[in-house]
Amino acid sequence: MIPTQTLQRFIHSKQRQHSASTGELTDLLTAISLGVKMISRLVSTAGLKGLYGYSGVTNVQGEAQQILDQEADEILVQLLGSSGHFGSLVSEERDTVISSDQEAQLGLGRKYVVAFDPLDGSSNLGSNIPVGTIFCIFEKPNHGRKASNQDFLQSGKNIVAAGYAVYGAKTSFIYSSGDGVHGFIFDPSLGEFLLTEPELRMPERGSLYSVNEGNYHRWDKRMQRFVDTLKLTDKQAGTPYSSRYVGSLVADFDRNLKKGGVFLYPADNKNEQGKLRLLYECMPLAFIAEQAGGRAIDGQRNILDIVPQNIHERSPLIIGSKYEVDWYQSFKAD
Ligand code: AHM
Ligand code: MG
Repeated sequence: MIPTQTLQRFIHSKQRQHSASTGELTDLLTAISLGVKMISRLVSTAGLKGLYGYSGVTNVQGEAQQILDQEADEILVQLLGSSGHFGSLVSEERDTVISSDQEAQLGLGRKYVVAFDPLDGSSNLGSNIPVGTIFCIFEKPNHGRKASNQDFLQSGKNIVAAGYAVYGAKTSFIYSSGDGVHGFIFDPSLGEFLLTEPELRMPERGSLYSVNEGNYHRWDKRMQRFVDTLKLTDKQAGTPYSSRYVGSLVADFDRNLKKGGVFLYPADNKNEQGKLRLLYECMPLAFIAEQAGGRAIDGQRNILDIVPQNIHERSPLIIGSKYEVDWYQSFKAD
């Protein structure tokens, strides 16, 4: 069947199913999807415009920012700002929470706050490996009050909507507003995302594992034993698994979402909290995984149960099909 349902029509149809809906979430998702189209164009033409490379700025994480990290961040901040519906934003590329101008000027309390990683996997730029955008939207605990850091320090269980885009051989957009996961592909000739994968489910079990194995000797024994087990030749256990890792979380996660398996970014003796950021990398993807029937943990706790203590907090991440995440959890800690 030829896909005919556009992302806009789909988002609006979801809004109509909720009688109490004010349209604000719809506007936010629309702004993000436009941002994703603009970032997709930016990524695909950057090489022609000489826009690869570092900007000379180091972000709050201590990582060198790429020119495209900054550009993608700017696009989302501007688009979400002009939507008039967010209270504040957290971006991987900004030290502090950004308050909406309108909220500051009018002294109004807005309903939502948005956290995002504008360009995930940007160290892969220039080598034609997919990169992406990750986001999640929370309701502000107190609508009447001005937005603050505290608004983001809530459990992932409160996420209202989350999703990601992958800029690869095609541009795709995957999101959930709490009633399943839905996948769209961008049709450049129409300028629209079209629904191609409604009600996406993650296979209960897969045969792939994704991890930066160069860090093996920095991991704890539990992680080493698990990965060693995945590589054993054991027909009954269904091993060996195949290794797949490109180093762009969105691309590695997207593949495992569709094919099943597990992605691991553990803590190690260099990065004691792992590398990935809880609020705008781990939590949105954990929300998508759970909505699709998968799981995400930090080793012990479900990612969505964790309440971040600060907006740029890092967390270990074990995410994927339920079978493999349960399997990892059955390994005893040292
Ligand atoms: P970024 O948000 O600065 O791009 O960093 C996060 C990326 C993830 O996309 C990816 O999973 C991970 O870093 C790869 O790290 P490593 O190179 O250590 O394997
Ligand atoms: Mg990232």
